[in-house]
Amino acid sequence: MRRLLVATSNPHKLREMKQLLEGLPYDVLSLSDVDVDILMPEEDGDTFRDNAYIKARGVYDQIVEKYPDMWVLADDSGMSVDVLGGAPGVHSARYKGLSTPEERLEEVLREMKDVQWENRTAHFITVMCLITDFAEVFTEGIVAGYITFEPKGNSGFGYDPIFYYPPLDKTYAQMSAEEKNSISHRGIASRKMKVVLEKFAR
Ligand code: ITT
Repeated sequence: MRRLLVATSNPHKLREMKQLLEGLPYDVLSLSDVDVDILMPEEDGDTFRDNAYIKARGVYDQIVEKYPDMWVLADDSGMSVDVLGGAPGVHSARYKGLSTPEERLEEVLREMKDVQWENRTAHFITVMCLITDFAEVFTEGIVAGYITFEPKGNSGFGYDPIFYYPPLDKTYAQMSAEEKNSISHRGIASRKMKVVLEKFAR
């Protein structure tokens, strides 16, 4: 079976991606499964697409000599709040230089404390990039919602407790892993990528 390396240093993302890729005829590996000291490249692109490519290509180039048959999949994602001009956006993982996810989501809530519900619109986006020896493939998933006034729910990670998804009347953090995967930005991008991976496996 072909080996597919999921290039992420975020264990929560890795868990979601592994669940989402289940059932594919690939041996899905993480960075700790390969015998190469991989350095995650600096994400200095201006867009999610640029950063997904930087990660996938950067990791592929580091492993290709030792593992010429291995393919690499990376995900760049984040949350964009309309009233904050699209922030945290591509800076979601290091918003305002704050070191913990709790501090980052509290900062978003603080900046929005006077914003009324109807103006609290936001979206989550994932761009995935697959690098193989013969192709570069991108897929995208976008989900619209609202930023709550306070954190709600304990599952998930990152900004999940403040991202409210109207169709289920829940924040991402109030959903089970299966429920979040079934509707999330990462779920949408993964299902599109699965179609490609299934074709490429033939
Ligand atoms: P890798 O680059 O190693 O994959 P990362 O955490 O740095 O890990 P990103 O650069 O894509 O990943 O940053 C995404 C950040 O956006 C992440 O750290 C979270 O704060 C947030 N984020 C992304 N997807 C999320 C989700 O499904 N739920 C909540 N927050 C999410």
